[in-house]
Amino acid sequence: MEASLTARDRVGIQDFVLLDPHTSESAFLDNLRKRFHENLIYTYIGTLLVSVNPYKELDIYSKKQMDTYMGVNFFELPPHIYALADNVFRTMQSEFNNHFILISGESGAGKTEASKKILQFYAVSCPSTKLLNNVRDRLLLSNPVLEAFGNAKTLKNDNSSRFGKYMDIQFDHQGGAVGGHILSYLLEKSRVVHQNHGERNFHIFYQLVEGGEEDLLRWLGLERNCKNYRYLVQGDCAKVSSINDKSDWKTVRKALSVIEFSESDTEHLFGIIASVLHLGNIKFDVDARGYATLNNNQEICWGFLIRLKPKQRSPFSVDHAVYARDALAKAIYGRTFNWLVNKINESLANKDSSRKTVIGLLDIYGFEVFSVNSFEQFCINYCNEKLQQLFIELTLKSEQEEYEMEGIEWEPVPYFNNKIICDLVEEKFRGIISLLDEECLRPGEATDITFLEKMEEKIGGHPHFVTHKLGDQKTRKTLDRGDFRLLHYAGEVTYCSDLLDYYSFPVIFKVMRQSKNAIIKHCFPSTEPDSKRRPETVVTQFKSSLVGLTEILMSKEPWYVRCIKPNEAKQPGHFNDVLVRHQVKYLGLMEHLRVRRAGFAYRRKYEIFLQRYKPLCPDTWPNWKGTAAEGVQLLIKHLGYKPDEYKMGRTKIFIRHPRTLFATEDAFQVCKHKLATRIQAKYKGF
Ligand code: AOV
Ligand code: MG
Repeated sequence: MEASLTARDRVGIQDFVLLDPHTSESAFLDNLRKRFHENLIYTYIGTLLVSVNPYKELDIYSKKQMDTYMGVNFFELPPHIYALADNVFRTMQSEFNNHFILISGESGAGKTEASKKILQFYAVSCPSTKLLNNVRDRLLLSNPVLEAFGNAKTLKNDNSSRFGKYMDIQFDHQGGAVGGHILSYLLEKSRVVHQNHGERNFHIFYQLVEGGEEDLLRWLGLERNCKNYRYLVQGDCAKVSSINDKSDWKTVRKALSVIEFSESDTEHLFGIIASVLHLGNIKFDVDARGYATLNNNQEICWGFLIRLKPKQRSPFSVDHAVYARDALAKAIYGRTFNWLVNKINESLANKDSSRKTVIGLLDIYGFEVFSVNSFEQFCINYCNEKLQQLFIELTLKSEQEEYEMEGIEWEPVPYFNNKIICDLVEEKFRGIISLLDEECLRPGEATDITFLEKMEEKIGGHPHFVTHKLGDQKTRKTLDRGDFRLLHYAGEVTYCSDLLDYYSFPVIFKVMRQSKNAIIKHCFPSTEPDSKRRPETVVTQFKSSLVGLTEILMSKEPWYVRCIKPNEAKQPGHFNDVLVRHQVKYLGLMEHLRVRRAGFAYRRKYEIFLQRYKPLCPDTWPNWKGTAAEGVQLLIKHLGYKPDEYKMGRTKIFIRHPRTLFATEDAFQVCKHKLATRIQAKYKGF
């Protein structure tokens, strides 16, 4: 007894639901900390998985570990991301329905790593044939490619996702992974032309310059020195100790060939990367009338991928010309990224049209706060608000509403609903996005300040919105006139109000159509809506894409991984109490625990429950004439359910602990086997 007590003291409890019923936030934190120091980074709250980033390699992801978790009941082994993955997979198989795994947490908390672990588990655990292995390899190798083009070093994370990613893995009847599909969300394009101190551009640029073969670099007109390229040195940290650009280049090269990029696709792709670097080096001179001119034709030939007449003159001032150059670089890179995602999707597409079930993996950019936050952070943090809202809807809100609807006695658990912040951002006519759109319709007149004033007028009184002029004394203290602050669910963020984005340069886009590069040609089609018809603003497009995402997710059964970042220094072994407590709070983990503990792990419609388990009771087998609820009542009496193990709702039975259902399921399997044997024996004589 004593020995087991000490062990438990040391490693903590693996499911928070089993902690003392009056668990305080401190006890919750103690348990997480204890486990973290024992390298036990995973803990459950029922079926939700909490994961704390260890910031070091742990020996828990081997093939042997995968085998251990395959096909084993969820609570029988220590918590693991593999247990969750396996449980989702088996539920999908037995119920033949669609699922998704929502992986959330702030920047650097371990979302992308978690999503990779899940994918690897499926790659190993699914049935394999030559054809399936092919799909498996492509699914796995799409990752390094997308990370090369869509991830970058930020101050928060050396491999930070700068785009949102939702990936469907499609399974056939036998559970074989037969295909996949990726949706990407708003890439942080501004990084192509500007990086804050201590940050880098997207990995691929450095990989090409550092790892690119001699011939290739010569062909692209590049030198093997990142310092020579303006777009690579603004953060002043081209080299990062945790990143090996050379070997990553090799991985990407290999991956591209596995996902069937042709030689010419790859050439064109790297041609574009190089052209962006050249574009960044274009310098403008001023002519006598103050207009920008280009004297050195070299860079522009490389940069535009076309030949221009010597001595190009622009109708722009130098500032304008620089702005246009950067806008073009961003457009080229952004569109190429979308092309890349489409290309990968072609390679992952399943040609067979038979019905499939899917498991979706959602890995987006986490909530982030920097010293300067602009348009991109606004979108990223808004996206995180939306996902938090989804989590609340699906767990805290709908769970409690269901108990109420089913007439189950219930002590409501209060929680903070961030809908108020989502509304502040996205409400029609008076949300920040609407106001931003309106301002974008007034190019030439609208400025950062008019936008700010408009917000002050329309949403000035909102409790989560603060400016230099408005809001309570304490929170508005350090604000500049041009900034506004949002009190997000995960913390305060100050945004500079230069979110307006209304310049477009159709002339340059027209030039792009003359390019010999097939990808560029494809990305700048001649049918593009020109400036006569106003295209949707970027932020409105983003908002619609998130609505689409929510719909996709709502149609599937949810599972959750909540990732926690233990310290800001990216160090192993450091557990910063203040930081972790803050995350536990805003992720709503305590509330989730309260609802889970007071609630019921499983619920089934009476009809479904009875249909499956009726062979277990002579009164209900083979035919039950009464109502389903009465049948279930008889059935569970026969099975010996104790009164506190279940509750009868209006249409469903609610079962408190998974173990109760597991025991019933085990009994059912035995009974099924017996029945089958009996039937076999009976018909043997024929
Ligand atoms: P994120 O996806 O949540 O941030 P990552 O998954 O990229 O964070 O994790 C950041 C870094 O933490 C990784 O590069 C690893 O070094 C380390 N790490 C995370 N999880 C593990 C693990 N299970 N084992 C070992 N190391 C780990 V962001 O994309 O920035 O929102 O935007
Ligand atoms: Mg990530």
